[in-house]
Amino acid sequence: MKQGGAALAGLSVLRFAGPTHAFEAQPGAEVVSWLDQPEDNPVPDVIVRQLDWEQLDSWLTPPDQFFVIKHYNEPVLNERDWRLEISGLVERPMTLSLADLKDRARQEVTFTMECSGNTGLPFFNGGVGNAAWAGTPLAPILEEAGVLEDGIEVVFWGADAGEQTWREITITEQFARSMSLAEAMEPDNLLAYEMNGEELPSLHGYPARLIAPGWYGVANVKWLTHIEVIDTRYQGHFMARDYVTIREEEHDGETVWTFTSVTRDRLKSAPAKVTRQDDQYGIMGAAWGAPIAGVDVRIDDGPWQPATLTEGEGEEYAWVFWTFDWDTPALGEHTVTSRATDTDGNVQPAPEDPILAGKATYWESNGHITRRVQIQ
Ligand SMILES: Nc1nc2c(c(=O)[nH]1)N[C@H]1C(S)=C(S)[C@@H](COP(=O)(O)O)O[C@H]1N2
Ligand SMILES: [Mo]
Repeated sequence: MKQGGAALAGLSVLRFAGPTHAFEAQPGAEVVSWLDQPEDNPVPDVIVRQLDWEQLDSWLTPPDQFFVIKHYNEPVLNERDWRLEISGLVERPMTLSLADLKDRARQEVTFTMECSGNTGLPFFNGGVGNAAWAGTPLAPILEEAGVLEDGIEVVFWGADAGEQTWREITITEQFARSMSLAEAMEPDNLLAYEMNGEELPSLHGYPARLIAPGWYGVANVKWLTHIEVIDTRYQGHFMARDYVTIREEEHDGETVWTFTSVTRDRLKSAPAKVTRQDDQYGIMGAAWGAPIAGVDVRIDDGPWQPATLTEGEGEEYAWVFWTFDWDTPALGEHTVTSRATDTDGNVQPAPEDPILAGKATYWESNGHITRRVQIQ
């Protein structure tokens, strides 16, 4: 499942050597804006920043263009006072400083993170970005701490907190997410302190965050303060109430409602922008959520046609960039849709697919994305 670690680590090092600009417009090429622009963001304190698809020109997203989701406050943490506690059902609890994390083995991963709410709401289509994350692997720390026999679940606590109300009860709850012990022990999970070779910016979780490659954004807890091993499943707000997908399914001929906590990424792609140079049009986009084998593009109600993968092929956790040569389209309004296929042959579902059509909540909206553009 997690093969080719050394080769991938080598690739990451190369990526660090300098940002790439696969989408940099040719001299004279201009972006043709989409007709369908996202609505005004009514929750700027939560969706603090979004990727601007029409500006996308680098495979690694610069931190100041990387989307930011913050459910509570932005904690102000400093290296002197900050500590990470490893506690709960462990033989040897640990207290780690940032220097302790940096003294441990360094590991890097290039991982495209997406908020599971992305493209599920009319004002949210830029909740995805790709960064080279660096830190120290989590598994050896849990091994050193010695998880006790009863420890089955690992809870990651952030320094931020906010009010949550359930029936008549209002409490102040820390941001937290959990994983099973086996999931937490996966060798690619990092306690990350760097993003694209720079210190982790405050909005992205300084001094350290969990990076769980292959998991939706919500699992990647920022501003970590505690990692706690417990003996039961953890049912905090962001596990059991928010970030829960509610879906109507057929089980043995019966219609049932299922409730599942958001966990791992789903296969997805999006057209990023249309460019024009003289009368030659091109479409560029990205695909992520699984190792990508190919991307197809559909114009209006036409056939699916293969796009060309330009960057990121062979990466396990990072997006691929693709281009499609549109030549000289007819004047007027057109739609552009993309569809990704992963290396296991899974195809990104259409919005009408029962797995999406039966969904009542907006999380995990990974259906084909259709954009509208006017050619004039
Ligand atoms: N402590 C903490 N961690 C958090 C969050 C948060 O609000 N608090 N938001 C989560 C969500 S929902 C997402 S999508 C990602 C976004 O990471 P980013 O802001 O670095 O892009 O962080 C996750 N980690
Ligand atoms: Mo999110």
